[in-house]
Amino acid sequence: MAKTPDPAPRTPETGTAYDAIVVGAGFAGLYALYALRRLGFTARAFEAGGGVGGTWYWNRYPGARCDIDSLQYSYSFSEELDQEWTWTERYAPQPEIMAYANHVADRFDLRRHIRLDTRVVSATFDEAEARWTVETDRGDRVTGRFFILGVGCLSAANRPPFPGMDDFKGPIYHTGEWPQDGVDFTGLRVGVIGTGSSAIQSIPIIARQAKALTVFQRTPNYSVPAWNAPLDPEYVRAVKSDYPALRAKARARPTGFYFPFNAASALSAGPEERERQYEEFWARGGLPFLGAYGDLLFDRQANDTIAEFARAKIRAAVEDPATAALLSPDNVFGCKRLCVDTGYFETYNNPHVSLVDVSKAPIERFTAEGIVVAGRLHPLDAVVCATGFAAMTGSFDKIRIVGRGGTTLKEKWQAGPRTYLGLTVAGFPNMFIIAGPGSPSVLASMIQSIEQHVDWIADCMAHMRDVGARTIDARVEDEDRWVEHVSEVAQVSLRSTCSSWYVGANIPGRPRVFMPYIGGFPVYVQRCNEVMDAGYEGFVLDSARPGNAPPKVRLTERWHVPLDVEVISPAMLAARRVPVV
Ligand code: N01
Repeated sequence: MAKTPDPAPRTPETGTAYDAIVVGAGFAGLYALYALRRLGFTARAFEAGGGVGGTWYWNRYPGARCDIDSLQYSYSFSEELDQEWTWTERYAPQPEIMAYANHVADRFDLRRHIRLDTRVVSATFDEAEARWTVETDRGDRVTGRFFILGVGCLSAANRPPFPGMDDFKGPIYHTGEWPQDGVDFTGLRVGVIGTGSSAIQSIPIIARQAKALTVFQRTPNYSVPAWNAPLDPEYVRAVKSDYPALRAKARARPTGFYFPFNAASALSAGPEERERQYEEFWARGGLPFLGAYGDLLFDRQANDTIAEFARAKIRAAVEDPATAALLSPDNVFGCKRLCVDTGYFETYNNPHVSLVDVSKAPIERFTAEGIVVAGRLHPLDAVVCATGFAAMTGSFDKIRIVGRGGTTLKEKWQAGPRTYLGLTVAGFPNMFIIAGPGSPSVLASMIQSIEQHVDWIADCMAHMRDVGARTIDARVEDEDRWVEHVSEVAQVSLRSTCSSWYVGANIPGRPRVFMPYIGGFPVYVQRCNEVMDAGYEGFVLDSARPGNAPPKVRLTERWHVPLDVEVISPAMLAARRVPVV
């Protein structure tokens, strides 16, 4: 794999005692630093990357951009920030998102709290002191009353160990660890392994540079056109004239972002009406296409109608019927994370682009010259592994996290992640996870999920200070109940039925557990609020003053939003069928 240069040497930090140690300086870590400082806490953040931005720092492959409208894929905690920052495209490209992350770090003076190029290797809870000791690969050893993980859900690269990789004479890249200076594929024969979101975004652009492009596909994916375009300044002005209203509407939606949504059943419409509806939502593009009907992810028959519509679009876009057939998924539409593209399927109409099916005959091996499938060598000069991530838990596995009684998190999560509210883990006091497994995380607009979690954590820490509590720990029974609830809600959704990274199925040997919370962002937020308002129900506080006193609401105030009954009706709630697209 391509190597990054060694960082500049620095003196290790030892012995400093902080209120909190934060892992990561992506969108989660940055906001955590801001929120904690606002409430008067000291914090140190360690970040493995050479800059802030997290996933956007690493995923700088060609074509990387967000697929939630930029005007919503951004922080909402500062109205000034909302007003002063200008997004240029409907879906911001990676460099613009990085510029935004850097702007936030400077604008709010966050860099002084961050140590870059530093990977946390261990965190151990000292029961006598009620503090976490955190060690890094640069020799730092510091302590924190609290240990906060903002490590991201999709940040531990999955690098399948194909035989013979070391023999390959050209470079091998992973989309999630892209070289900082970019890669020029001009005149090269390039192989791309994988056809998930990263591949689907990068393939059309790599195809423009490469002399020949060979895509190795194990499972075809559904993809909806982004229809990305420069943002109309008039539209931006209109949004900015009442930004808080858009933010509030987004918070009340099942995914934490706002777009037109039709809650009716796909089966209640006749074929022609349904076709019209799908065309209308297709013309809007992106993930909101799934908002065409309310039951698409609950009813297989309803789902078949949208799946067939999407397959017809592939047949219309791809000239060669055999290639179109190979690119056409036959599984549940939206079961794997839906992809959003710009000219992906059309790319296969180029004579220099070819598709190799590795679903039945997998990649056999690399040789010096290329990749062998079914005994045939595909000659290549460079390979891109768009093979995804050890999702949701992979980044936790990289840190030795030791809780009460010497139990490691890895041991505790052997059969799948166990959390209370996706925020905490019983037996790991004063440890908080931002957008962890068991929370809406990847099924909601990520930055909204992050902000809601950080606000909850910061309010909890301030409450503990108010009541003189040294530790907070989830009760095992409440954690068990939450894990059961997360799994029960998932079973109602068709999303739990296929082999996706949501269930850890993309990596052999991982336990099969639906990891994010699919019951709807505002429903989840309401639960977090209730837990807090009830004096941290489900938690044990080791408090100088008795009882779980009702807390003072500080940062979480803005998350007290009524459910949007248009899309989350009482009937849907009762049936646990909140349509998360
Ligand atoms: O990863 P993926 P990704 N041999 O896991 C294939 C977010 N994201 O990086 O499906 C051959 O989706 C694998 O095949 P299969 C988004 O949430 C967002 O693309 O397992 N192939 C699959 O085709 C997304 O869902 C954006 O059979 C192998 C591909 O590699 C998530 O990140 C952009 C293989 C991996 O697809 C992950 O996306 C990019 C093997 N041994 C990513 N192993 C936005 O637009 C794996 N594959 C915001």
